[in-house]
Amino acid sequence: RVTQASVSFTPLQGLFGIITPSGLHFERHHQGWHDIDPSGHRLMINGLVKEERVFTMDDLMRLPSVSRIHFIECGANTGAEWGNVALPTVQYTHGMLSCSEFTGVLLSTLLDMCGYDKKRARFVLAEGADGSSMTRTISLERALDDVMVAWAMNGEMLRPENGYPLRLVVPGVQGVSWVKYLRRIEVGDERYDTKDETIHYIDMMPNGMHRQYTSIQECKSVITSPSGGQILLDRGYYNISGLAWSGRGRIKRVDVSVDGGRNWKTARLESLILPKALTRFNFDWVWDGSPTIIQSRAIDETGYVQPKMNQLRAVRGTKSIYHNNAIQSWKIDSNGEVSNVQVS
Ligand SMILES: Nc1nc2c(c(=O)[nH]1)N[C@H]1C(S)=C(S)[C@@H](COP(=O)(O)O)O[C@H]1N2
Ligand SMILES: [Mo]
Repeated sequence: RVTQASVSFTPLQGLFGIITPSGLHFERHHQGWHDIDPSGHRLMINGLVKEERVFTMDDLMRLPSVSRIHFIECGANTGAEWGNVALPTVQYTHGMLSCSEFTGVLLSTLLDMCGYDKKRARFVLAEGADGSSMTRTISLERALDDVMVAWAMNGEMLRPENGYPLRLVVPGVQGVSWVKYLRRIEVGDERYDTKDETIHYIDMMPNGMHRQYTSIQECKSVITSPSGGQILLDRGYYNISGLAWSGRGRIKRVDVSVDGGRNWKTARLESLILPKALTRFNFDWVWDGSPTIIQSRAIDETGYVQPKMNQLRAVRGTKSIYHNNAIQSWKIDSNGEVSNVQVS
């Protein structure tokens, strides 16, 4: 049992397609990871329900299951860009991001079995069994939509670092709500305002007020190759490749610029285009050897366009840490070196 807080990042620059191999999934632990004996693990559902229940793993795994592909992104992903820290590689700028096939039971199935109070219930609280007892409020509307209580990831049982034996999957919502080592769901009629959710993953706005309960991860994309720290060995053809995703649904289009944002052309979407999942894009490029800046810009099915950094700052100010979905710029030097820059 390791109890320190820690973080590790997915090496996006070395991956292909949309599925993150489980061993390369990023990890974020507020209080270490835990090795839980599944035979002793329980999930309790209590609060505004007709019948409070305690489920064993065997109870849960008998229920109708679903398997769905979704991305998970920490709300702090790309946070250093607010301060123009220019972390050197896409692993560190964007690597608190992974995408997997999750298998489990829909939370709506469990809430129905317990007979949640249809008149009064408005929120649920999810609680983990780790040292931080990670807790998060989720609206009932979302809980009844596509939220899953998952025991498997990419065809195998969850790994301990990803919440074995149970984690909440909250598609489109920031990683912190995906409570690992899930042990309790309480149904209530108001937000719980627990310590974790009132002081972490909140956004300082230009008027000096904190915005709380920012949950959706807005439409975003990044070029993973070529990306910071890599070197173009010669002029000539390159396949520019990257990832796009939106917490609000499917990716509609990705544009790429190879001249610092003056001109944009549509990229090819190569993978399955699934809601709230990573989408792979590719773009043909012939590098003539001159210095330039490459960027990608995603648009989701709601019509929302990924903003430039200065557009995001205009709305959000300069004091944020979380929820940065701005366009990422990679500078190509004449010697082929790729580095992280910000352009307005
Ligand atoms: N119980 C518990 N759940 C947790 C956390 C935690 O520390 N404890 N970290 C959260 C955060 S901040 C994120 S970004 C995701 C990370 O999930 P992963 O480690 O599987 O990538 O889990 C969330 N769920
Ligand atoms: Mo996170």
